[in-house]
Amino acid sequence: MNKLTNCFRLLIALVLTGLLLGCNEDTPEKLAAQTAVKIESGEECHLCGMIITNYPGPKGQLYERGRTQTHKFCSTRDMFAYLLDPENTHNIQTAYVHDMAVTPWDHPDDETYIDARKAWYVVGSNKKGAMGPTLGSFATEKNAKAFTEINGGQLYTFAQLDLELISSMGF
Ligand code: ZN
Ligand code: CU1
Repeated sequence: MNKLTNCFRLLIALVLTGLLLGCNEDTPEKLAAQTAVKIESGEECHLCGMIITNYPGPKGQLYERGRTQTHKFCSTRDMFAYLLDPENTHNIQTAYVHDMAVTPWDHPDDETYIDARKAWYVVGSNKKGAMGPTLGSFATEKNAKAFTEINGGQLYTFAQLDLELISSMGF
C-alpha cells in the first residue's frame, strides 16, 4: 500500500515537473511574441518597405503565430492596415505600439512600447507619421485626450478601429 502511494507521488511529481518545464520553454517564437523588440536603423516596414527609423511618429510591431520574426511597421497606420486585414487578423498573437505620452514624436524610443490591444488611439490629429496621417497611440485615455486638446483628432480604443477607418485616413 505504502509502496504504491510513494509510486503514485513520484508519478505526480514527474508529471508536474514536465508541465513546469513545458511552460518555461522559451522558444524563439514565444520570446518574439512576448516582448517588443528593438527596431534597428535600416530595417524596413513590413507593409510599405520604407526605412522605419527614418521617419517620425509612433511605430508598430506585431507577432504572427508560427513565425520566428516580429513584423515591424513604419507607422501605426501601416501596422493597422496589416493587422485589421481579414487575411491576417486571426493570426496575430501580440501587437505593440509606442506610448507617445512618454517619448518624443520625432524619435520614439524602443523602450516605450505598450500592448496595442490596451492602448488608446487618436485619429485625425495634425501630427504626421511616416505615411502622413497616422494614429497617435497612448497607454491611457487621459494622455490620449490631452493630446487631442493640443493636436486635434478623435479618440478610439483598439476594438473600435476597423479597416474602413484606416483607409479613410488616406496618405
Ligand atoms: Zn510602412
Ligand atoms: Cu511607408
